Amino acid sequence: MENKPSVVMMGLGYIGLPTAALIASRGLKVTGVDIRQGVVDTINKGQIHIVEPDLEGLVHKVVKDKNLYASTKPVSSDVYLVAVPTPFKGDHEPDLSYVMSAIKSIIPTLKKGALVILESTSPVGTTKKMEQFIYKERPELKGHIFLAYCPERVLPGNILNELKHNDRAIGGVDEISTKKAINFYKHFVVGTLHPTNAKTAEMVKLVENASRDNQIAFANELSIICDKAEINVWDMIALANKHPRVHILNPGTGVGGHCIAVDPWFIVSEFPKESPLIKKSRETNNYKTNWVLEKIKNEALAFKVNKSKDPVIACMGLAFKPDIDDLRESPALFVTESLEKQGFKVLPVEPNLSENKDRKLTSYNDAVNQADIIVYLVAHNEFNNLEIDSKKIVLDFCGVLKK
Ligand code: SAJ
Repeated sequence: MENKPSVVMMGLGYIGLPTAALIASRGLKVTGVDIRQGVVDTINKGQIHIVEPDLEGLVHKVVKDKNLYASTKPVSSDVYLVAVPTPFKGDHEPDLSYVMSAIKSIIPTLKKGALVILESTSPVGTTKKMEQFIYKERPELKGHIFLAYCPERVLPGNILNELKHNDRAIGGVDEISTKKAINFYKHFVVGTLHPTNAKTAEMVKLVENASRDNQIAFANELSIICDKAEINVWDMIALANKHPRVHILNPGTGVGGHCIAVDPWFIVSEFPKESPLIKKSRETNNYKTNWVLEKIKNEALAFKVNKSKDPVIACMGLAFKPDIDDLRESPALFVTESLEKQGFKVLPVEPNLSENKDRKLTSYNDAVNQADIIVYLVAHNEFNNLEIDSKKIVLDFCGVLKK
């Protein structure tokens, strides 16, 4: 392995900060760059601005040891990593403005021999575009710097562990770039580092999340079919999964978060004719959320007709998946908000949050006692085995009752 290179990490969010801290913990000097002054100040105090197990302790240590320093501006360095967001804009078109502005800001600091690695989820061909952009501004660097794409694939809630142990696909714009990038990741990854080209690595990332989206869509479609057929979908899936080659995932309120609900669109927007299945999966998972909302509203209206009063509805869970506090793109939050906006009496419950700026939260015990209709939207551990009056209406959209 080479001597320890200096590193710039562009973007100190959910991926950039843990990665920067892990690299710094291996004794490499890392400058973490973020455009948000508040984030930079927090990190330089040894604190963090996101929720992730074990991260605060690690950041505290590497900042104290002077291996991680945060700044709003990049410095000249041996290796540059880019881990900034790639949201979509308009009709599901990828928005590369964060990636391009990160590249723009490192261009003046690049010196011959530098290695630039893009980690942000990106449409196929982005690494090539990044290369062309750099050479347009600094033609004298042509043939003297190295560029690669290496997607992250870590699961929020287990990031530090997965960063270290997961295998990675690493694709350079040429073979020497791939080799240089692999040598760099050896400093902190113990998983296998698989060489490929940039285009393939870009597609691998998109396909991983599109694959999971597709599998969840299958489960969600089954849940709608089984509802109509009056079959318990959880029992049915459990039995189907006894087949040695069948592994059906869990239906739920829909697909949330900032990855699986976004990345498949990057394939669809670039290959619209070739991707009907990928598109349909996205639509199926989005439809499931609206289907859940309609089910709850119908139940509430039936209650009103039968009892001549408005029901109180407990919305159990707001996060985008079980046992986290992250509300980004959350289907459960969408359902709760829609009910609130449409004038239903709602008790929002989120045991992983102590407060929410937009609504007053209710504890799960109070909610199940006070509500007429209890709706499970997220299968948080806290909801297992709650004692609920058998006269109350319970709607389970995420399999809490099967546990
Ligand atoms: N979900 C279901 N049923 C399931 C599994 C998940 O409805 O059986 C829902 C969840 O409730 C959630 C959504 O899908 O709303 C996504 O959750 P997730 O746990 O599947 O994935 P994320 O978004 O937290 O992380 C994904 C991971 N990708 C894959 O598993 C292929 C992770 O490895 C990626 O690094 C991450 O996206 C990313 O950053 O791209």
